[in-house]
Amino acid sequence: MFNKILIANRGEIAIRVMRACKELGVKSVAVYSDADSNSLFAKYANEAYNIGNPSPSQSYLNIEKIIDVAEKSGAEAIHPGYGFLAENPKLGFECEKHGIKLIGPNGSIIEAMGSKIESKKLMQKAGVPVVPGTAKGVTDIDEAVDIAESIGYPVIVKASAGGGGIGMRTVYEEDELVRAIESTQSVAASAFGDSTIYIEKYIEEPRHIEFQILADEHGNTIHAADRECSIQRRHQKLIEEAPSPIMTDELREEMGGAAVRAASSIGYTNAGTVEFLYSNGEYYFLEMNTRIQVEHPITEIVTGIDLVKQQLQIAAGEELCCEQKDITVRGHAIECRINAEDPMADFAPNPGKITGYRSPGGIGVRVDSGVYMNYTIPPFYDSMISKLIVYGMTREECIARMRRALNEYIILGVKTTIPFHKSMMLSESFIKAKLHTHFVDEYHDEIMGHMAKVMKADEKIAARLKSTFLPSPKIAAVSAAVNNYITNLDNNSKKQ
Ligand code: MV4
Repeated sequence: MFNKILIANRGEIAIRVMRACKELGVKSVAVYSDADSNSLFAKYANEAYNIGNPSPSQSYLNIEKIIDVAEKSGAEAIHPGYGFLAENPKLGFECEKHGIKLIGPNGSIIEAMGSKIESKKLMQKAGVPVVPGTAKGVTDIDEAVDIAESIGYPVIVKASAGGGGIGMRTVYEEDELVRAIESTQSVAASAFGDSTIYIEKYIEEPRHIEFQILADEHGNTIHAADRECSIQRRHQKLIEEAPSPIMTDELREEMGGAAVRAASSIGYTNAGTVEFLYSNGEYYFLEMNTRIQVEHPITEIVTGIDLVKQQLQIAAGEELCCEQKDITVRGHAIECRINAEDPMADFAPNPGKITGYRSPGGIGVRVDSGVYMNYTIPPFYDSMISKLIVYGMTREECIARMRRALNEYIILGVKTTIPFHKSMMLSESFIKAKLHTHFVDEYHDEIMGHMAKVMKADEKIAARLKSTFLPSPKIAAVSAAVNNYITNLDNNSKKQ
């Protein structure tokens, strides 16, 4: 195992990685921008180095500075977390040059999976089902018309360098095709510096189901089951669950087998995710993510595997913890992403000072976060402040527990997505697991209806709690718990 590693990230994921380090006896090195000198992750690390300006391009995306700190501090490996440099092949190549181990697959695999055309080609070759359409760049308009015709409308025009929803347009009839191609090309050229596009069948209202992959450097590749991530808005996931409510042992074996083929056929190593679109019993490879993902904890909970620890052990040359036959799925887990956003104002970011904070606890509750009481969320980075992850023996128990945990969660001073999640946990369609990637739009009115009521109740609680957070943080923590408990009792007795 390594003696010391550098974490090239911030916030909750930096802490998540450092926690694995601590359990493995590995020293951790943090890098932090000027905006993060008061952040928890910078204090949690064994060593922390300032890398300058809050602007990501000058700090968290600055490969040269990060490699420099790794060398200065004597870190043998770099963990990139998610976002920032996590899927940047350049970091992989630079690490190789400097004799530093990147905790992830090698640079050329990251590069290949970054190209959607290239990855689709490779998956097709490995016998993984892909969406009907071309696995080649299209430039000629007449050819595009022919391709779309043969696929059958609706089709979707995608940028090869795209991902995460940027650079794609759905087309319902031939008249719209030329304009969609031109606009996708120009978006792709300016966003990615690569205007290559391709065309495939548009799958309407699919589910997003993904498989967690683990692969060591001795040729062993396994999947650690599935996650359903259909609850998203503008390509930002909001709620994830494991397993997918539609998953059966047979389907898991089949899709998981395809995911393992996807990874092993390209010599993939470390943790990764194979994303599928699922619709009407059919599933199609969508993308492969070459990083640890935000939602990895739900998989950890239902499989019992510490995925980040596995990442470190794989990178250090150790063999996988388990064989495929050892992996079982126990119970159900749900993650709600708690963002500093106003769900009533189209999820507008709402950074600022947290003036009151108490996280939930008790059986089956895990909170991964990088914030604390009186912390000021800087405006420069993404707005996720915490992940609330809950376990239950069944999906039903899991939802009830999430509702309970959300009610215990107190964050004052900034608006958060907690009311949205409370509303979702009340949604009949969510409870019935009628999930698809357009769920939040389709049930917008129902969710907003719940949210108005939820916000009203929350306002009353907040008004009562505000004063308790002022005098002493110690007293505040206790009285917040008591206040919240009493308020919930009040609400419950009113209902009966
Ligand atoms: C699709 C699709 C339907 N049909 N491709 C969105 C993110 C990008 N990486 C791929 N995406 C989609 N590709 C075909 N052929 C629908 C989506 C899509 C989506 C996929 C996963 C999760 C959320 C989504 C939300 C809207 C659209």
